[in-house]
Amino acid sequence: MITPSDQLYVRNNLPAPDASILSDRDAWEIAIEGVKQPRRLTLRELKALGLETVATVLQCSGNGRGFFPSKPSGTPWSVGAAGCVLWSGVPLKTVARSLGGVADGMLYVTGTGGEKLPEGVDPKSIIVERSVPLKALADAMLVWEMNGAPLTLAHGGPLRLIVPGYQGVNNIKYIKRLAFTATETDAKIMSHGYRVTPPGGKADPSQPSVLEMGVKSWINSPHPDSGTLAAGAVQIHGVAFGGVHAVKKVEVSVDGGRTWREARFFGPDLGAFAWRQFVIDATLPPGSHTLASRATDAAGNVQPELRVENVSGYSNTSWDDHAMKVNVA
Ligand SMILES: Nc1nc2c(c(=O)[nH]1)N[C@H]1C(S)=C(S)[C@@H](COP(=O)(O)O)O[C@H]1N2
Ligand SMILES: [Mo]
Repeated sequence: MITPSDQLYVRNNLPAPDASILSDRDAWEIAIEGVKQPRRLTLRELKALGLETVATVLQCSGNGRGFFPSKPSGTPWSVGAAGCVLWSGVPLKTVARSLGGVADGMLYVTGTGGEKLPEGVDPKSIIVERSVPLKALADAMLVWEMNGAPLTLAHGGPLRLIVPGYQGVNNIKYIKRLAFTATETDAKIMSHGYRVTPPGGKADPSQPSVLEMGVKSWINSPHPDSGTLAAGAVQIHGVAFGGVHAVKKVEVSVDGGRTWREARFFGPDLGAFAWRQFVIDATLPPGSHTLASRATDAAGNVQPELRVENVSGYSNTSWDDHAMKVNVA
């Protein structure tokens, strides 16, 4: 249900800051801009403003990249670049309210990572700075705890932005600046990075950005890596999530997607942004069987059969790519 911190994938676009930033966590400062009373706040001050916990799926947009036949550059993840995590901190809207509210005309929430940038390069070309639409303010959090423990450096301690339902890159680690802005940042990671670029094309700001996650599921067991299965009864289980919408339903196929049966959810429901575990019982006769799962979210979006081809291998939610052939004897 919850991914232990030491098993959650780690993804860095730049070398992480020095571990010394954790030596006095409460002294960490974040600049809040684009509010009526902009100022710097320490983590100590944030802790006095509010406290909530949210469970979210943190997933790199490159999760599922390994299924692209075009072999995009980047880690060829199958399903490992995702986890479901409990985050504790203060809602961003509480922070904004305490500073007089969002300034007029602001349309984005822009977060900046606290990495030290090397000298001699244009900061805009490497800085980890991302903008999400202002509507994300409804659920966004500034968090200092993960799964009940202080946030580790690897996962963005001492302070991280969490944008529930949005792809991994928007969840800025070691955040040092949070600005409500009228336009998207012109940092390269926003303007040209993380764009869904058609095959053969070059990234440009007109292409869709990697923002909200799409509805997705996969089967965790049985798995072909565990070898040949014994014929008979089996519990087929996995995880499903809806991105910004709760997941509502999962169907499972044991014949490669020709016929489907509805699975049932089990385990706790930790809210719209968490994944749900699903299970279905099946009887598998000897032979080879292709197992697939297909989720539907509360808005009626159905996990698609096919991936959307793109240069960098982002946002793969294809149920067909995630289907697995198991051998039964
Ligand atoms: N400051 C900062 N934040 C960042 C990144 C980064 O390189 N620097 N990487 C992003 C990407 S691409 C992903 S997928 C997630 C990974 O979070 P994790 O390392 O805690 O799993 O963090 C995001 N936030
Ligand atoms: Mo990512």
